[in-house]
Amino acid sequence: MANRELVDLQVENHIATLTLKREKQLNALSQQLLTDLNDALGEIEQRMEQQDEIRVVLLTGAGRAFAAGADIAQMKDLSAPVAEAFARLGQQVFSRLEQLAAPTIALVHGYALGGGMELAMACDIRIAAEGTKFGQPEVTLGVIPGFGGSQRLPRIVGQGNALHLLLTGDSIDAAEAYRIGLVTQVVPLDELTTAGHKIAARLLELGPTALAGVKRAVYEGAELSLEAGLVYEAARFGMCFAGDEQREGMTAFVERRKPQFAIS
Ligand code: CO8
Repeated sequence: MANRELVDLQVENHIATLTLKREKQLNALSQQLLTDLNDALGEIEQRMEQQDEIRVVLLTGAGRAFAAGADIAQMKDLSAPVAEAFARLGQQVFSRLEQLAAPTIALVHGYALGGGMELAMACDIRIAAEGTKFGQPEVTLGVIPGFGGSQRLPRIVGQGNALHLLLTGDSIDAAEAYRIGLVTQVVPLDELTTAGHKIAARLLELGPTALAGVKRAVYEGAELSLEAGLVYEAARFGMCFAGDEQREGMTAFVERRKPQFAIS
């Protein structure tokens, strides 16, 4: 549909698959790739709203890596203001991804370094192929993360694990990423797509409004005090009772049948 060279979007059976397509540079995140990703997210939002066509989003990288970071060659000679603007561009695109109402799953293989790891962290669920290397090597390049790594990593793995990775710049493998909670599943490389689709199939059985509500409660709640977060959760919980999904889910339980959160 759209003329995007570096990001492919396919939609099948209510599952959107976004694929980074800059294989030769290990999907290094150039300005063009970020622009294409932003454009693809816009299309996903539109197709979700207009036709309720997309319920789950998978994010993957073509070739031998998920993404090996922001494009270092492109960043090398940036001035401070332009570097800041580039960081903001990446942050805005990643936040747009995080804020999609549909659940997102990163299928990570090969390398997820720097901006690549930050992109995976903007997804709701991360699963990895065995042997994948994760890391925030920015300090080895004389900079700090600029696409959200210093903010999302501590929220996901805790401040201690995050500071260890951010300060040393060292890479970890998928097993260690699983141990610290950066990913929630590790599978052989040839099973990665199947594993992603298995989670997607599970999510398709559930109500999209409830799933969107969980996302909002978790992400909005992370910005609030516990007490304010609890108030927010209660409000969202109440909102569930104004829709069809709650009626169907609870009626099905009482009637001892499987709920039908029908896909329109
Ligand atoms: N940027 C640009 N090009 C890259 C990148 C990158 N991050 N990673 C790989 N490439 C290119 C290589 O230059 C090479 O291109 P060519 O064939 O034209 O020489 C091609 O991809 C293949 O890479 P290698 O030959 O190096 O492949 P290897 O298998 O030998 O090594 C590695 C793979 C270990 C992944 C290696 O490529 C590497 O170390 N890459 C860089 C990893 C890195 O440091 N990433 C962090 C970047 S910094 C960042 O992401 C900050 C985000 C915030 C930005 C804020 C904006 C201001």
